[in-house]
Amino acid sequence: MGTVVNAANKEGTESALSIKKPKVVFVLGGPGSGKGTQCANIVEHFGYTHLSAGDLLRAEIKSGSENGTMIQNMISEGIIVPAEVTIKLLEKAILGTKNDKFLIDGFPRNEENRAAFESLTGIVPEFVLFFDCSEEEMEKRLLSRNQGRVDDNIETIRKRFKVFVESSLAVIEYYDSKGKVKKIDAGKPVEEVFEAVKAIFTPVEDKA
Ligand code: UP5
Ligand code: MG
Repeated sequence: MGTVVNAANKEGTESALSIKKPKVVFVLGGPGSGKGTQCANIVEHFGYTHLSAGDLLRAEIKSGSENGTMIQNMISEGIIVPAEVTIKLLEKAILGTKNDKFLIDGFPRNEENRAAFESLTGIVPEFVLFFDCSEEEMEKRLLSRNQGRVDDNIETIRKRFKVFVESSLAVIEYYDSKGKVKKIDAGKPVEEVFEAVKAIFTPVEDKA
């Protein structure tokens, strides 16, 4: 019986998303590359809704959900949470928002995430914004962030870098092979990075 209920729910969500047909941009880059910072700027200037997969997972921990402890343990170790958990949260956020333009920040983080998202939602990203930054610079930023994140300690930061190189870069390479990656030098000051971001989001006819 449980299976039937799940199937019905899943179908309901799928059809709702295919009716909505949201426009999605994936915002990817290593830990501390500035994804959240630049998404806030894009929202302000270009009318997107920002969905940080990491923020959604952290909110899920706080809400006391049954998955909370598992998510907390995985984030503390810098491990990638199973695709179905993250995708459910993203779907709920997309369907609960009137806007139809979304920045999905920090997801997909591996091939499993990417393939599951495309097949479950039918959404293909318009493009992928890739913030390219050295580990030295990212480490410096994360160690001075001071927002109380359980994963902002040197031991977990090194694990996050390893997971990024071993699992997440493959996603960027996949979209690069489809000609969808727009790469930004993210090692520069915030304002300079945003200048490069702006050039990507500004419609061609406005770039006089
Ligand atoms: N800063 C930003 N830009 C700067 C600049 N140009 N110059 C100088 N300083 C700059 O920035 C980080 C810090 O640097 C801030 O203090 C900022 O002021 C400064 P931020 O914009 O927060 O960088 P961001 O790339 O968003 O870094 P974040 O730490 O959020 O990236 P992660 O990818 O590590 O974190 P996320 O929240 O996406 O994921 C955390 C964990 O959740 C993962 O490790 C994983 O365990 C789990 N997760 C999943 O399992 N699945 C998912 O789909 C998503 C997350
Ligand atoms: Mg972030």
